[in-house]
Amino acid sequence: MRFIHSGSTGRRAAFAALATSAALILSACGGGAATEGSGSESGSGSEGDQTITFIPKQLNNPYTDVVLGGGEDGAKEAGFASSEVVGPLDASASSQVSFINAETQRGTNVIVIAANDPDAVGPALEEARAAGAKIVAFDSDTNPDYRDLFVSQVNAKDVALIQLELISEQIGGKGEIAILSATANATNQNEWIKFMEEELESNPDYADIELVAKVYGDDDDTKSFQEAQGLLQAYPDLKGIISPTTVGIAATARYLSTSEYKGKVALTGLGLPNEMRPFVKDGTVTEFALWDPAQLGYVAAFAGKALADGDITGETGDTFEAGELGEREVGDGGIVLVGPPTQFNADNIDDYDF
Ligand code: RAM
Repeated sequence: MRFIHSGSTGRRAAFAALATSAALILSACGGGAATEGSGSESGSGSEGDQTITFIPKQLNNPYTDVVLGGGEDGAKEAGFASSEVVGPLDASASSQVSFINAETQRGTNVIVIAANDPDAVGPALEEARAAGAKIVAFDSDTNPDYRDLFVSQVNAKDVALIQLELISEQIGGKGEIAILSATANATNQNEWIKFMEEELESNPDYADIELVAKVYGDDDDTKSFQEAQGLLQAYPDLKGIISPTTVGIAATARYLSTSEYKGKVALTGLGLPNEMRPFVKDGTVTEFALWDPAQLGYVAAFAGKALADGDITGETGDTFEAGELGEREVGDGGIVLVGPPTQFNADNIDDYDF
């Protein structure tokens, strides 16, 4: 399917446009995919005439919608002539390859991608680069060989540590826990899980916590709900679940909220305040974390412009202006941090609207 919407003003308007664009189905191209765009089309690369395309892990994910709202604002403010969003409806490893190839054909100047698999996208990204495109990874990194830089929400280890601190507090530092992740190949999820496992092994504060299972809801609401249900059946002594994905935590909360485990089995992880609000209010969830997703897309767009203009190459120490968010520096490994994360609970959740 092909979705198109016109340009937007302001981040909230962009988000609204993304949300309503599903109604504007203009033509069908099959393959379970969609594209959205704004502004004029352009294939040339002079500074005022550059194009940027965002390829998220999957469309149909409320988190992605917020990220892309920020991305479209950033693209406009940074001075791109047009911005597009294309991507698969599922987050499987190779689902993004055909979209990358299409952007190479079009001569898109900057591709911003959240990789469903660090290596499956590699050959296609190499071709895009050979044709002159700059590659910005965001949200979920590619293998570093295939991109110019990676815009990361928060340092990956810190994302892991926050979630462990939260679950430990919520289960009194003791008992069985499980992780309900997105897809088994997602770079960001796997890095966070690796740091959590290392910390559980090495930190004496967590000596009495046992990670008994890792399951994958594939960022699909129904599958995540079923995986949550399955965990409670398989592990009757389970004390807590960490879900480092907005889709997983919302589905798990929905399951717990009407089950006998509500208020007894703790749930934390990374969630959107707007999705989690009812579950915080009804006592299913005490506290969870996230950064501002719109900032991720916003910074990625400015990074793409600085690369396309030749102002930076993505080397450690490079700096660029990211509009209202100010100067950003490329750190070790070509990583630009956005942060900081916020913890949401009954006291502050009404202060946030994303
Ligand atoms: C999900 C996705 C995304 C992740 C967020 C927190 O929507 O898996 O990649 O960063 O949650």
